[in-house]
Amino acid sequence: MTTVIIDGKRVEADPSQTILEAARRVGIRIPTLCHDPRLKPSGACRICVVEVEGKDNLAASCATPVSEGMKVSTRSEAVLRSRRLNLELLWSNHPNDCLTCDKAGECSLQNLMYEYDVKTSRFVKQNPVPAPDESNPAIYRDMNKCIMCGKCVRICDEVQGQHVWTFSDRGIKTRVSTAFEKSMQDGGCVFCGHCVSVCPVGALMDKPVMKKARSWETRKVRTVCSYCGVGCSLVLHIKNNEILQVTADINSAPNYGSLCVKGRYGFEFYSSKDRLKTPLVRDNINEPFREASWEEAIGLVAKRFSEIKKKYGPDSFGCLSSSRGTNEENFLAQKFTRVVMGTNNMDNCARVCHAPSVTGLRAALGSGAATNSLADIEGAEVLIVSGSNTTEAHPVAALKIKKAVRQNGAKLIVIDPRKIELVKYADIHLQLRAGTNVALINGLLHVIIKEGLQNDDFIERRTENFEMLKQVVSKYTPEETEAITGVPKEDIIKAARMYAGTNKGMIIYGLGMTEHKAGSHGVMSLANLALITGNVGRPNTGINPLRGQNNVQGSCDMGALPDVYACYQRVDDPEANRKHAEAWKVKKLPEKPGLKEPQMYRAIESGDLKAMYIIGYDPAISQADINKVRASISKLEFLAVQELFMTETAKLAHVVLPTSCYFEKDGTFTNAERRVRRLHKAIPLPEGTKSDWDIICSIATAMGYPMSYNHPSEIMDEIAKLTPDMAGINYKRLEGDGLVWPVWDMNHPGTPILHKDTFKRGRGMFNDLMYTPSEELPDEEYPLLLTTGRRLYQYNNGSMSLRNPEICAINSEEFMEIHPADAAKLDIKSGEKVRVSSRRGSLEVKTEVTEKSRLGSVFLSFHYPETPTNVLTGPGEDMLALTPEYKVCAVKVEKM
Ligand SMILES: Nc1nc2c(c(=O)[nH]1)N[C@H]1C(S)=C(S)[C@@H](COP(=O)(O)OP(=O)(O)OC[C@H]3O[C@@H](n4cnc5c(=O)[nH]c(N)nc54)[C@H](O)[C@@H]3O)O[C@H]1N2
Ligand SMILES: Nc1nc2c(c(=O)[nH]1)N[C@H]1C(S)=C(S)[C@@H](COP(=O)(O)OP(=O)(O)OC[C@H]3O[C@@H](n4cnc5c(=O)[nH]c(N)nc54)[C@H](O)[C@@H]3O)O[C@H]1N2
Ligand code: FES
Ligand SMILES: [Mo]
Repeated sequence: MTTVIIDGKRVEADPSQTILEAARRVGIRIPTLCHDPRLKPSGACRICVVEVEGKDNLAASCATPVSEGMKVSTRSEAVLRSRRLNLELLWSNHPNDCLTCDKAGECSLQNLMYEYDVKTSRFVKQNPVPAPDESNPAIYRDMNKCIMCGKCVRICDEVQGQHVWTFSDRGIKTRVSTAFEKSMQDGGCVFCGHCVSVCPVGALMDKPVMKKARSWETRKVRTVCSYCGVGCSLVLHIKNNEILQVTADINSAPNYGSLCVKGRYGFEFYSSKDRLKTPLVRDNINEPFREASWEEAIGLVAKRFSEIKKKYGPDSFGCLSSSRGTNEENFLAQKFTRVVMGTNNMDNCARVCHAPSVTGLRAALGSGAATNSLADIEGAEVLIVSGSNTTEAHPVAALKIKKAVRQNGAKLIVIDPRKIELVKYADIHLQLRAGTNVALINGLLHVIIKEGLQNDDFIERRTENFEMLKQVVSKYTPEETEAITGVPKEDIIKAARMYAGTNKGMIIYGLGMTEHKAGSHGVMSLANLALITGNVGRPNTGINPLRGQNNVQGSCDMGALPDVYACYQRVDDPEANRKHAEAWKVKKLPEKPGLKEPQMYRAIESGDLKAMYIIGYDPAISQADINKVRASISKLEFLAVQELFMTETAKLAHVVLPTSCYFEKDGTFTNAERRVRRLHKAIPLPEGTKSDWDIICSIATAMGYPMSYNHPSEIMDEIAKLTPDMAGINYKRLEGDGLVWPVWDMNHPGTPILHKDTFKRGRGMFNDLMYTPSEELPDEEYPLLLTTGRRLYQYNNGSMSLRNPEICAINSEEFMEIHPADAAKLDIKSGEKVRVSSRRGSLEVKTEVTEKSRLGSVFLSFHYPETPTNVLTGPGEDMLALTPEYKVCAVKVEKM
């Protein structure tokens, strides 16, 4: 430690700290304009100057490190004079429209002028710049107000890696602009809003809040984002119960001030005129809906569920609950299904997503969850990112990958058939043929064993079945692997050496691993890779699925699955079954594991399933082969759908129950790293709607099983009581950054790293797996491989993301990506319309000719109802988890 004297106070500081950091630690305030703890110091504004004894010039405290015995004065006469002079200089170039500026009250320049009593400037305006730019849908820009602190330029470079902003011109004419004066969009902007969030003045502002509120007028409510599984912490700014702006707190995990375009600008859907606000009912799905009272709607649902249960038995019912909803709601959905309906036919959208992760990781390690935290990414030495388009689907997690690579020197191996953005940061891109993951990973394992790079000690102490693995992968020579996967054998060898050569190797993966016929196998293969190198059970290692929905980890953890109660206690374990039956005061709970979602549709076809309750899930758009799924759902005798909007699935319902979105309710979400966090009710329920948990309770009560809670916290208390892994969770303990489960008791701090000393299943299991080809590969009739996935700006069925004007102004329609050589063969140019057909259906879409697509493959997302991609998909499904093979099917493309 280094001792310095600041304003007469002895301060112990780390030698690597700056004067500013040391002062802040002991509560001495030094003003700053260009400083941000996330960025390298630039020393541009010089407002933070201090006097250091024995030095002739004042020092910028943000850029000057402490040294032993240093004596610092932060408010000497010379310092104050210099700050005043600096403010005068800044002010000389600033328009004096403080009264009408939207930043007033929150403008650092204005506040400092007041604090230092600077009322005017002796200097003349030097540098007029263009008028304000209002052309951008989300971000207002008035460079007349810019004070050249450079924070926007630096955060866009250093944190987001997008390089949209630059300093242009020279000398006194220097100013901040976009490169080559392009529009922000054309300059590569991804609308993360980082630049707006750091601007100390009114040069960059969020448009939605402008002219609507000043900062002191808004209420701030902390909550958690409900788009992807990163689970960013948000601050909502609210006036008159209207949300006007979303920001993030730089001290709060896991995003520390970062957000993506959906988190920051995707909030306006809640006030869309399309929100459902009255229960809708009808006797049969060929009739139009009519509006009903809540009493009538709940009564009807209860009556029909009871009748159907009585007539056809409990297993004639199935429930799909929402991974967009809270833990508490999912817990109640499965409790309702098991207790009131008497069946385990319970599932959630994990079935079409990461169910193979749960199956695969459970088989290998004993627990289906991510092994490490998102923060661990930054410290990894080698990162494998496989089948995860992280910058588009988990943008804030991607920032951690970029930081690991750019700032900490980590090596990055990307395994993806497409040239995704992360490829720019990668040392090696293994551009495999979609559907060949198991072969590729077997190839990597082959090289590791052949070259003796495996961790023998770890294999000996902590794993089993290594000999069988060795035998199976012996066939996957680099040559053989190249032949199956299309990846050059040199790259396979290089990647195997790279990953095996570190003990801080971390695997991150996504749906490119799971949504395959051999999806669970793919996940097990990745686990083989982590086990063989001993890269698990320690910081900066492990195998980490980036779970998709904000609360898909949670809905699975809550037992919204056919075979388990909360935290994977099995329904057919007599002890767990008895415990739950006793707590829920029923004689018996069903022991037989229930139907998985695709089995439910088959059961409708065979006449065994008659009624469904679908909460916040839209299989009629998001399942595979949707023409078939829609036909099955249409045959139900009764369907109740609980939704925010009239989705394609709701259109097939007998009763539609309008419900609340995440701004309007209390509860918890669990993110991809198992972090359980509180969301806080920020605005009232729209008139005519009820919370999901409240609706479930009302239906149960109307069916003769009284279920009632005063507040979701009481549901969490029940979860904690029944679930050893969550025994230490209650709402009080969740304030702040929440807790990472398992949390064994009220004093337990949580468990960010799993499998430290032993695996949940004892020893880690090497699963010896052969490569299984996809169900449907291109042939003469359907010569192209279609793979599907996500785009940054839209989210799943689009029900929420397509209802934000700012986002839709940036992106609101689908383009099929096709490789230039394939496009040339078909004589297609970017922007032209084509017809894409598979054996199951066909659609029309515009094209984008791009080398992002692998030769022979085309890519579509599934976010836009006018382009229902899933009429095409779905020949195969995961052999174990039944997840649709969304990532591979055969199509033909015809020019229109
Ligand atoms: N913007 C946005 N973000 C989202 C969502 C959204 O809709 N929009 N949805 C959320 C949800 S529910 C989820 S589950 C996550 C999903 O997030 P990701 O898992 O990143 O999702 P995808 O884009 O479907 O697929 C990822 C990648 O897999 C690649 N891939 C395809 N086939 C293969 C293969 O055989 N092997 C390998 N190694 N890769 C392959 C694709 O090229 C693609 O780049 O995103 C979440 N976040
Ligand atoms: N072709 C193709 N298809 C895919 C995929 C793919 O990669 N390719 N990916 C699959 C994956 S990973 C997933 S997860 C699915 C996603 O498919 P879905 O789960 O159907 O998609 P979401 O848009 O998340 O839809 C959830 C619904 O919940 C509603 N909702 C939001 N919040 C709440 C709430 O608090 N309560 C209630 N009751 N409702 C709410 C929204 O309005 C929305 O309609 O799509 C799958 N489909
Ligand atoms: S904050 Fe130190 S120079 Fe700007
Ligand atoms: Mo998902």
